[in-house]
Amino acid sequence: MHVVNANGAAIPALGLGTWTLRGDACADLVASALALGYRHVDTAARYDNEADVGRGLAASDIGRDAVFVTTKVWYTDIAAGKLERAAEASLRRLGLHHVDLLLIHWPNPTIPLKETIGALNAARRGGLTRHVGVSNFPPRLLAEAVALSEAPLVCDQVEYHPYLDQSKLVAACRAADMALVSYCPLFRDGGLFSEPAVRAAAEHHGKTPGQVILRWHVQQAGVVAIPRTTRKERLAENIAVFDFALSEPEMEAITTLTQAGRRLCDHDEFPIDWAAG
Ligand code: 1BO
Repeated sequence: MHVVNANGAAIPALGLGTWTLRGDACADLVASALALGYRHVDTAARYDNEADVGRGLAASDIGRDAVFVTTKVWYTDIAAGKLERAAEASLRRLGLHHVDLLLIHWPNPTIPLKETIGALNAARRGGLTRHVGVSNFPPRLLAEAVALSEAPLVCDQVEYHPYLDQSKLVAACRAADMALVSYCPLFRDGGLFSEPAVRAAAEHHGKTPGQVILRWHVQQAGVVAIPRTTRKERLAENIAVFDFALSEPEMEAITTLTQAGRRLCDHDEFPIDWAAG
């Protein structure tokens, strides 16, 4: 498995996203993914599936140290003290002694960032996680978080796909030796799969449109993708993206689709001002 090295963390470049997966189906998909060669599983307290992900991990015969597990603390739980307790609760649900990466899931402007980043570092010092990072942090807030963190942050996990320009954030992550982890990497309604640039590359390489888009992600320095699927047959397809390479013109043709600028995720209570940088 290809890895992205980010401030001391070796993050498998293609992971399994589990947002919206629940119950036995989730546990089963996690175990199947591991059997197929996935070594990176992403969950969050907010997804309400940590126990299911934990069952999937336990059902697999892949050793704990061979799997990179990420979870996230929701914005309601990121004050000092509360964050550590939330991380401990996540570990109990996952059935793990520690995770590999613990993220602040969403910024919360009502809690000082210094306090949140301090609590995140305390969780790391306490052995709850090997590495720390953030999610859904726009460039300016990321710069503040990087400056405040005692342990280097290893990633910013954000929505990223060819319809959404994240070039500023990709550059900021590279400058800080961090990974940008793409969630919703395939967009959502499949419309992206019909784009001529995607279809042409798929035909040329004998790959599916989904594989071309995932390849576009992992071929960018420092970018990790965590596609989610509810279908077992898609698991194998999504991970088979390391045996071909897109040419520079193919990469560029897909990158220009960002002109469409379509974002899928925001949050009502604390919408993020991405335009402010
Ligand atoms: C609001 C959830 C975003 C993806 O983790």
